[in-house]
Amino acid sequence: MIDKDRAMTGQARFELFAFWRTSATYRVRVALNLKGVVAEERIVDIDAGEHRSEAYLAINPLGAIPALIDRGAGQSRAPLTQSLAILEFIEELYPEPAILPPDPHGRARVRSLAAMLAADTHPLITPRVRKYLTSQGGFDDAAWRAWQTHWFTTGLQAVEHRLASEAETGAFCHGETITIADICLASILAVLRIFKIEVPAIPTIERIMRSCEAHPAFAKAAPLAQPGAPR
Ligand SMILES: N[C@@H](CCC(=O)N[C@@H](CS)C(=O)NCC(=O)O)C(=O)O
Repeated sequence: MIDKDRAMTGQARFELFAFWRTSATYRVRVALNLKGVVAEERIVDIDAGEHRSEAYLAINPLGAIPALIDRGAGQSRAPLTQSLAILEFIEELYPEPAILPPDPHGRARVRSLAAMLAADTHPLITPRVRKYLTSQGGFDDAAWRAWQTHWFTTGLQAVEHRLASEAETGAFCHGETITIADICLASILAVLRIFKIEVPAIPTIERIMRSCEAHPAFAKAAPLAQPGAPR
């Protein structure tokens, strides 16, 4: 584990604002684990509304988790938000093991798969969307569940189609090593399981998930393994 900063200053270099079941935090945890980087987690309890508190809105005005603070070199910097930006930041600081391919086409493919999941699927099922639809849009629990199932299915079956038909797919989404695409895929599958939603006909995704879940970086980041998770 890279924790030279704690040895020098008594605190880890990174502070991660996190909650056990959030998909976007899971992505950051997996990347940190893969690179062997330590972050101190600060729990922001979404169920208790802490993400809408004045203190957290000062960190991320969108009220979304995660946020990462880099306390390195004693400098005061603005918190980093948006899991995809944070993953690329971690990759640039700690290039090994790489989570982006070395070639431009490969990087574009991985970023495109990641965006299908993290930018085009995940935002539709967040608590803020649920809150709006149930308070302003007349949704009851059944309608919300149908909405979640529809958007998870739409996103994952589109990703399945690409993974099953594109030659670059290997043991993982892109070749034989873990990339940001696998991290985003696993993050969506993790919440799918928490919500107990079944998406049919995604065999390539299920195969890749078995490879990811066998890796300790994913197992250690699993929602149910985090502080605050239900036993
Ligand atoms: N695009 C953002 C999404 C962040 C996000 O929406 N996080 C969720 C948890 S996974 C959240 O904090 N939701 C609070 C809400 O929707 O009110 C990212 O990738 O970091």
